[in-house]
Amino acid sequence: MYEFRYNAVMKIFHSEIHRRHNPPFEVFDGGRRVPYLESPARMDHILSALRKTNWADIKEPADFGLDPILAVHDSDYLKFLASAWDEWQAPVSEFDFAPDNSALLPATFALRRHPHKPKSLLGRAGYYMMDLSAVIVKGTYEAALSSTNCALTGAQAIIEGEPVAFALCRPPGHHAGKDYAAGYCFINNAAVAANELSSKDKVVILDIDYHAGNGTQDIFYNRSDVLTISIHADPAYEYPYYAGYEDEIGSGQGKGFHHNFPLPSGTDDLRYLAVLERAIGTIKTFKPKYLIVSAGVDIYDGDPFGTFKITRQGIRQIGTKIANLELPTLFVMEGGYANEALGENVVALLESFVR
Ligand code: OKP
Ligand code: ZN
Repeated sequence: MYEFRYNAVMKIFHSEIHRRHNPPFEVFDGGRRVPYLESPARMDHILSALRKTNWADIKEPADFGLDPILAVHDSDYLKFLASAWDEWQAPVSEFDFAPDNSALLPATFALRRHPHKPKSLLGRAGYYMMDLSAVIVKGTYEAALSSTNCALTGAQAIIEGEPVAFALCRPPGHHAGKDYAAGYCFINNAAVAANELSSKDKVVILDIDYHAGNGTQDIFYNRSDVLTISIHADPAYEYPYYAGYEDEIGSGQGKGFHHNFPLPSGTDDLRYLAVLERAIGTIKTFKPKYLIVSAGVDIYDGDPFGTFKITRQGIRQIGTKIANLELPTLFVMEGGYANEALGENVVALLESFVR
């Protein structure tokens, strides 16, 4: 009988290329320009906490090329990500203003999908972006590719028999859909990894980031081979506002294979862990071969975005409950912005997986 066993070390995949994505600002509600919260410093805090443990085996990702990404994302959208920056720099007459071209951020968005996909850069930018927090700069595309390679290398590791792996992805991915960027996300790292794993066997994505995983929800909405679950702040009051409601359960073949658990502001450890227990019941019923955790720690009490009251001990208990599933598990980094606490929070989440 095959016995499931955790190791004394954990494979962690990280690339310094994330640094090339460093937008000078984002725009908050009301139009205020603020420093980009999803900053390279986030990774530094996580790495320094991991390096203080005796179990972090940190490695460079392999390069999987574009094919696994194109199996999830629209090719015109990827072409847009690849060339947007150069087009934004080109001194063409399309821009009838003296642009602050330090960051590509359109101010007009496609309100729901219309049939016309314009050829102009700003037309495409507004078509492919959902909000003012997926800011494109020179290194965004390269960084997004390397982030996805971290997730794919992690998926490869668990296919090869690792009980757990951690993809230290930046930029994050769970808000990115097949053909749109949103909320700091450009390529949906967890979705691309899940799609690869799904060629082997059934997969669950459990998204514990504070924000609803709208991109992941959209990508797998019609599929029954990848069960998607998201526990998050109720979109009735929180970003991303338009997805993450309880009655969104999948459609067609995928009906019954998506679950949202929207929670009120002020959610504490006790309430969260009770809901997680229900999500875990759903996972057990599905009997997956692989588990991917979209790991955002912006559920933490001290997070500048969050309204939840999850303590570090609560985060540790979340990790323990997930570890008790004894499934080959790939953690994919999503959000978490309380930089001073971020590293220790990630360590708390992962700790139960090393024994
Ligand atoms: C990304 B992740 C609303 C601004 C919303 C986007 C937040 C993206 C969070 N005041 N900005 O899920 O951590
Ligand atoms: Zn988040």
